[in-house]
Order: sequence, then C-alpha cells, then structure tokens
Amino acid sequence: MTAQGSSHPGLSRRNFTMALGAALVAVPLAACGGEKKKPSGGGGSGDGNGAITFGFAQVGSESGWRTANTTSIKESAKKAGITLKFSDAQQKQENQIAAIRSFITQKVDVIGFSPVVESGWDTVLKEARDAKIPVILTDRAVDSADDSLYVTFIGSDFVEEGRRAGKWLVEDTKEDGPFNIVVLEGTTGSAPANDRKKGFAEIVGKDKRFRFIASQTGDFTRAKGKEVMESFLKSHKDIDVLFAHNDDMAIGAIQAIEEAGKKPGEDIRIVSIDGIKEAFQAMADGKINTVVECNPLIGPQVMDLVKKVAAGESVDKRIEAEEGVFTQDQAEAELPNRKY
Ligand code: GYE
Repeated sequence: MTAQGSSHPGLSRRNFTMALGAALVAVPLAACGGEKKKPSGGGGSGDGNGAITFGFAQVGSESGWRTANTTSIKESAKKAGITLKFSDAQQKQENQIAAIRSFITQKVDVIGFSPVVESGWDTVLKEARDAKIPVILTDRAVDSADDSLYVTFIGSDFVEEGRRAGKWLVEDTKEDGPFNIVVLEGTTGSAPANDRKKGFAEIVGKDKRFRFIASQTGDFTRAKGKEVMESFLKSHKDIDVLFAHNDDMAIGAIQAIEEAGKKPGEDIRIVSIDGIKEAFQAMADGKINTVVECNPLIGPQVMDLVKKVAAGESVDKRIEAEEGVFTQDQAEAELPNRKY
C-alpha cells in the first residue's frame, strides 16, 4: 500500500465490493499513453529559484473530506519540494475563477483546481491556455466539451459511488417495501452531487419497492444537512431511508433524527459517502448503516502529476481512485486504520 492508502486487515469480504478498499490505484504515469504535452513554459516558476510553482484553487472547507484533501495537498507539496500557492474559494465559483486568474498573472508553472460546480469554466481555462499554463483538475470534473482545456483529471468515479450506495440498499432490504427514500444532495451543480444522484437512481430506480419522497441540497455541510433533514422529518412521517451524498450531511441529519425522537440506523436506514472517521464511529455506534468510500488523500499523486506536467511529460487524461464500501460489522475493526 502507498502512503496515501490504507489496508483493511481482517475485514470479512462480505458486503465488501472491492477486494481492497481505500487504496488508490498506483497508476504508472510514465507507462500511460495520453496526449503529449509541451513543456509548460508558463513564464517560469513564480519564485524565481527554479522550483516548480503550483497554484491550487480549493473548493472550500465544507466537510471533513475537504479538510483531509487540503492537508494532503499541502503536505505532499512540501514533501515534493513544490512551491504551493493555495487559495480557498469558500464554495464560490467566482472566487475560484479569481484565484485562477491571479495564478495566471503570477505566472505559476502549473494550475490545479477542484471545480466547485461542473459548468462555466471555458473562458478562464482558455485564458490559462493562452498563457501556456497547464491545468490539472483534481477531485471534481468540468463538463466542458473541449477536453484539451486541461491536461488531466484525477479523482473518484462518483457515478460508481452512487451505484454502490444503491446496490447496498437493494441488498440490505429483503422486505417487500415500499421504502420511502429521502436524499440530502451535495452542492447543486457539482460533479459529485450530479453523479452520485445519477448512479444511485440507476440502481434504486429499477426496483419498484423504492420511492423517492424528498430530495434537496444540503451543500455538503453538517449544518445544512441537519436543517434540511429537520424539514424532511416535519413534512414526512414515514421516512425509511436516507441517502446522504456525504458523511457530514449524514452526521447533521443524525442529530435531527435523534431530536425528532427517532433512531438513526434503525428507524431510518442511512447510507452516505466519503468514509471520514466520524462516520465510521457513527457506524460502529449503529447510527449509519453503510459508508461508500471516497478517498481524499490524493496529494502525492497530484504532486507527481505536477512534476511530470511541468517537465512536459505525457500523462493519462483520466486517473481514477479505487475505493470500497463498508458496513456496520466492519466499522469497529476498520476505525484504527482510517487516516481521515
Ligand atoms: O464527497 C464532500 C466534499 O468533491 C468528493 O466534496 C468531493 C466531495 C466530498 O465536500 O464531502
């Protein structure tokens, strides 16, 4: 296992969809095909001492996943000897666009960002291209028709994560139903919200026992997750399942469910995505039923890409993380292995 992965000693294979969860695929970049990129030529490193300067525009600090991702990026840049210019967009696209423009003005060698929403990036990406600064997408994708606007995209397959959540639900419910589902969606227009919704519906929508009775954004935050779940509980007396697009919203919702006098994990089955430590604790406590993993610890791989891209080497256009699914019976054993 690489430093960014974690092993799962002693895990039963039951309900475990991946042979090895948590580990990122160690993609041998040099061996991959993909488009040959010209040396960055972005005006040279911003710090003038020959080191690579990497401008990274982060989404914000909305969740435990994001905090772990930011730490991974910062620590890995330091370890790799890359000068990092870091900006936090506070979940606002205009802030991210401004940060990218400032990186262009500062003539960084490589720009990286995790697009808060999927659309609306072409103009600023063209500005980066005109300045000959290569762009790496991390974690979230853009829906641009022109994929030459970025060199590579490294991140998870969110559609597959949604499918995994759906498959668990279908397998866990042996009864006839009907089951009423509520959904706490991620940030509206973001790749993980769009794709997780799609993957989950693909599986659960085929099964007549399930009915979607409410679906609303909780913006990937704990506070919004709680607030929206409170309103769901007020307007629906018969909620059987909560699908939360991330753990933080599930944790917020647990509070709302308990305050409404119900038992999370029993009266309402809960499935969420990410795999932060607190969600594993909630699973061990019986309050979340299943967590689908989404690995934020991609910093080391991002820095490898930054170096290769800055040197003009070719890299794969799409680099995927490999992830697992964890159920309550695995939570206790897995807790000490969780790195985020
Ligand atoms: O699931 C959520 C965070 O883009 C995968 O963003 C990421 C998502 C993650 O806010 O917790």
